[in-house]
Amino acid sequence: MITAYIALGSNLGDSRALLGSALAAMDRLADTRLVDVSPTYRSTAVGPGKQRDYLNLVARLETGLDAGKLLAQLQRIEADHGRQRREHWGPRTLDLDILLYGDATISTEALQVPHPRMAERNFVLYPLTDLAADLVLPCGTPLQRWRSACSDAGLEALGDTIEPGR
Ligand code: ROI
Repeated sequence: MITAYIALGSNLGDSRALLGSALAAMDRLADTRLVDVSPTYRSTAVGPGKQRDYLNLVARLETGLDAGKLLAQLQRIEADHGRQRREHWGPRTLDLDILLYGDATISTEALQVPHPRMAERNFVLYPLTDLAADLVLPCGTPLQRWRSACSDAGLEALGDTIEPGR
């Protein structure tokens, strides 16, 4: 089994319910178990125009799926939750990104792991550090170093954890 970290975000619809439902859907994937869920953060949207704040969190999975299959399943869960790929960086009901897949470095057209923009995204680094404070990235950098270099501007810890819902 491989430990994978998934970033979840939503700024359209009932974000709390969508995120809870997505957590449950990931736990139901074949050969996959939801092991841990970070605290919830509210974050200012990165993207064009005026958008609602996001809710963001990170989940830890144990999975026997290979990275390509995991990606395909996460895209199916996004689609099941009303995600439509329209405007670049526009608002979204549900966004699921593979941040880390074990120690793997993956660079294909479909998938880049570690996620190429995670070092600059506080809404990823803060919840990931909550789950895995001692994590070392595949490049050898301790996660804490990225997190210390990343401002928390626009980020608020809400102090709760969303439970997997239906
Ligand atoms: N902005 C925030 N704050 N949180 C996200 O999860 C998020 N996801 C995205 C883009 C559009 C880059 N902006 C985001 O995909």
